[in-house]
Amino acid sequence: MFDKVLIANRGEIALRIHRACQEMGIATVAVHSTADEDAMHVRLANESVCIGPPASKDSYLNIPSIIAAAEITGADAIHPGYGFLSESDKFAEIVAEHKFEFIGPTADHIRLMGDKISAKKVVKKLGIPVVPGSDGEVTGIMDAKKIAKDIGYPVIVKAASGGGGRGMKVVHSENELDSAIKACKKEAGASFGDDAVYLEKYLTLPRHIEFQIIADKHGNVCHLGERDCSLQRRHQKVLEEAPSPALNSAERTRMGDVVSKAIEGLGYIGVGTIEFLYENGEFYFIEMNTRLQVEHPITEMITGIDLVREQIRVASGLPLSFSQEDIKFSGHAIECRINAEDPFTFVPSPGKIGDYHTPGGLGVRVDSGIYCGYTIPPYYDSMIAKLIVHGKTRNECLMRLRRALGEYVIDGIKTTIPLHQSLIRETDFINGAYDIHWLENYLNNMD
Ligand code: MV4
Repeated sequence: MFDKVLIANRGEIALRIHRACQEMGIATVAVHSTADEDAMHVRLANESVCIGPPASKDSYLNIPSIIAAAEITGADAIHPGYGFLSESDKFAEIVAEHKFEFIGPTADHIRLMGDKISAKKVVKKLGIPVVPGSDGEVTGIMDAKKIAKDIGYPVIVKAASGGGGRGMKVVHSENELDSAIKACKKEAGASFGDDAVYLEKYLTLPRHIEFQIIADKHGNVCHLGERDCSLQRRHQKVLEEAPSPALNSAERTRMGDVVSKAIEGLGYIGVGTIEFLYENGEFYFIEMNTRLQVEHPITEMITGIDLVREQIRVASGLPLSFSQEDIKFSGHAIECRINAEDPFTFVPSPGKIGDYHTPGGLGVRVDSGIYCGYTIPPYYDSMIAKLIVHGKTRNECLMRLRRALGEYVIDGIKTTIPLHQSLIRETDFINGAYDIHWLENYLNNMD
């Protein structure tokens, strides 16, 4: 096992990783920008190193500074968290070249999944159902027209190097296809330096359901069930729940087994998420994320498994501490992402926190690095806390969430707490009757 882990991230996830290390008897090194000197993870870490000025490109994305910090502190491993360098195959490669363990999959697996065309090809071969579409890159307009006609309109043009909602165009009829492909290629070339695009049938009212997997270096793979992440605005998730209200346990077991088998075939190591669109009882793979995700705590709450501890264990070469049969799904969990933003316009609201009081009690968890008197810097993502609630049933979870949101006091800045308070009182949400477009429609029709 590692003696010392460098945490190449900030905010709540840096603290989350620190806590897992602390419980495992592993010393931590925090790295931080000049804007994060007062951050909680910097205070709690055993050591800290300032790696640059506020702009992410000069600090949290500055590979030479992070490697230098690992060298001078004698860290054994580097945990990238989520965002920043977590899905950079180049970073994973450089970390390995410098003889540090990257707490994540290999650079090759990150690269494979980063290209959405190669990801789709490989998982399809391994038995995961994918959205019908072009088998690979779309090159000529004649080919594109034939494929689109075969699968039927509407279709969606996606950039191979896109993902997370960037570089996509929906096409409703053949006369729009040529210009959509051209525009998508141009945009992709400019944003990602890769203009390859592919075509898919556009699913109009799907849910976004993702499966959590973890694999060790001894060939063991487990799935930890699914999360429903359909409630999002402009590709930013707002609230997630596990299990999905749309699935029964037979469907979960069947899909979980399909996913585990594919991950085993891939030879993948570490934690990962397989994203699906789910419509009319069918699953369609869209992307795989090769990192720990923001919403991992809801999976932890329903399985009782510490995902970050297991992630560190498998990176160090230890086997998973459980098998698939040991995993018992228990109850229901919901995560509310709390952002320093106006709750209805989503305009960022950084600044100094006045009074601060977190909810507590049975089944309530708050993952956050903020505190009374802390100033939220304006340079980074606006998510400042995650409120995670667990209950024996979805209904108990909802009642507890209402109570916990009511207790939460964050003075001095605007937060998205009021949005969550209205959202969880909506009939459609209470009934679990929502798809990926529900929240945007709700927000557009509020006044
Ligand atoms: C789609 C789709 C409908 N049909 N693909 C958006 C993010 C990226 N991960 C894939 N996305 C979508 N792909 C097909 N074939 C609709 C979306 C989509 C979406 C997906 C998940 C969660 C929220 C979304 C919001 C808008 C569009």
